[in-house]
Amino acid sequence: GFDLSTQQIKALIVDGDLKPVLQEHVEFDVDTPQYKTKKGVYTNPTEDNVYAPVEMWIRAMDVLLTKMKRSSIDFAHIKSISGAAQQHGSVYWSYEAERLLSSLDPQNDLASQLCPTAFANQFSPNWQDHSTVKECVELEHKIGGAEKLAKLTGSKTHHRFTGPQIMRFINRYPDEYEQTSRISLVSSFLASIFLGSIAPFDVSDVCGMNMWDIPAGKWNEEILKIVSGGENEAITLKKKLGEVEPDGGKHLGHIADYYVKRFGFAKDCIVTPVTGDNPGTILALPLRPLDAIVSLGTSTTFLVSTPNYETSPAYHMFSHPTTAGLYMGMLCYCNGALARERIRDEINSKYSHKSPVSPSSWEKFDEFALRSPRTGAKADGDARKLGFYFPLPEIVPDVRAGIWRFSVDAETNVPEYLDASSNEWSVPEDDALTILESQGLSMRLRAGPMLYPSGQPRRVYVVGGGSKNAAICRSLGEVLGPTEGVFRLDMGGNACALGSAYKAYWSYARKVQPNGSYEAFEDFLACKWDESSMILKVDEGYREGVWENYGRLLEPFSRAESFLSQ
Ligand code: XUL
Repeated sequence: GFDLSTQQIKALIVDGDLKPVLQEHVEFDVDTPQYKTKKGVYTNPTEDNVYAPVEMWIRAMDVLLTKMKRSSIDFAHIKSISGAAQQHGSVYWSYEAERLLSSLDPQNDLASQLCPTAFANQFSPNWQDHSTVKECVELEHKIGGAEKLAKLTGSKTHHRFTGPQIMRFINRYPDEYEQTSRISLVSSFLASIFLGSIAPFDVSDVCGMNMWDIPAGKWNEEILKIVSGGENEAITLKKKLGEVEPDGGKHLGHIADYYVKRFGFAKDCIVTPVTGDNPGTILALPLRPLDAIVSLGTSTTFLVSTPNYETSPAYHMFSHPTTAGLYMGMLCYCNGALARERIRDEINSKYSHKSPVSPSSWEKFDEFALRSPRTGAKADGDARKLGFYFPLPEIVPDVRAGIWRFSVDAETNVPEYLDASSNEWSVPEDDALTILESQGLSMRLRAGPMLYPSGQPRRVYVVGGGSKNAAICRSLGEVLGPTEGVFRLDMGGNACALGSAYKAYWSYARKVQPNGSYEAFEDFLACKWDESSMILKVDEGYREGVWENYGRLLEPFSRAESFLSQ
């Protein structure tokens, strides 16, 4: 399983018992310094542009495979390859691409053979790009609003989504667009590199383009017209986009001869569709419908596998990467760890004179979060506290940076804004629990429709840095109320490389059922997955009365949020 992410490319190999036997990575800024990227990208702040050189990814792949080759792993034993990649980025192949991909010379490295000739654009717009404000407004307006676009494609417009990005590319760089034979996502680009020909889009990652009609399972012609600028132009665009592979386990073909001769791969090593990093993450464990993964990194993502295609402009729906009839719901927050760390730092600096505290210690923060009464109410009739902490402008909800605190009347359930001088709030002590509750309530409010009918998850799996923190896990357990509890999956930052390695294995080994369909990914994984060695229960989850009490706060929470956007 490969993971082509923003700052690095990783590879993870699992054996027949699903055990990781090799993990290797190449960090762009460090290992391919000649490209002079910062955190894997170039930025042009005047236009809110964020982009990456495609050649760097290819060069990094050369470096990675060479590094892996030095290990004790014999590439001839690798049966199947899959991957996951940063979502939404697009790669523009030239008319020379197919010829170059299919005639790679094993005596030479990849980059010198493909770059620059195989590409009509040497750069790929990155998911952090915000340059498509105009295109988003136009697309959403012409299609009939955010709700409608979300219903069709799983999401409202977002600056990073590929449709608006292609729209800008067509307008800005008409010559390069003209010279483009095919457009890939970063995911299908990665599959193409292994396959030695341009691969189709992945069934899940294609949903991050704002152009794929998920319920109909085809490109939306109306959107293609808006993006390309006309009826004939839409036909051209559709050709450049190519096909979408509906089966996430499809054998796209065998690995290109180049890798057999240069690195010793077996001739019959399978290449399967490469998906997005978020869909790849939900494959890191046998996630059942109504199970959720909360990724507590720099940003926070909430991922859920659900049979309900319930859309909303507040979140994203994607087709499931392996299982037809299931969907991946996703919430993507900008303010995760950074916001929590701000409160931690304020607490640490206030208390450091009493006893020395390391600035990055969570001890004091946890102490306040764990001993504060839930919602800040000591007794039944007391007002409850609600806080919003966005050091960066937030996506969910779409509001400017700031901190807001409210008191919610116990009788009327109405939130009242408190200004900084209010004596109803001890800053920063009360913020410790309030920020955790606020992050949990925001997920609960939005994930409710995805967790039909009860609005309650079965299990919550936590991954990423914040998953080590006991107070965070307890609060998520109390607010989200998973019936089976909160579990930590300890895979460092490698969950999506692991998920894609599992997908490669499933694609190779899945059995045909008596009814002619393939064994489902979840069933395949559940049989082989050793739960006790992979996850740890970190909170009991649902507590009778507690979850219901937090439920009463959802309405004032939502009202307070509308106040923030005024
Ligand atoms: C998801 C998104 C990010 C990238 C990160 O919509 O934009 O999570 O996939 O690589």
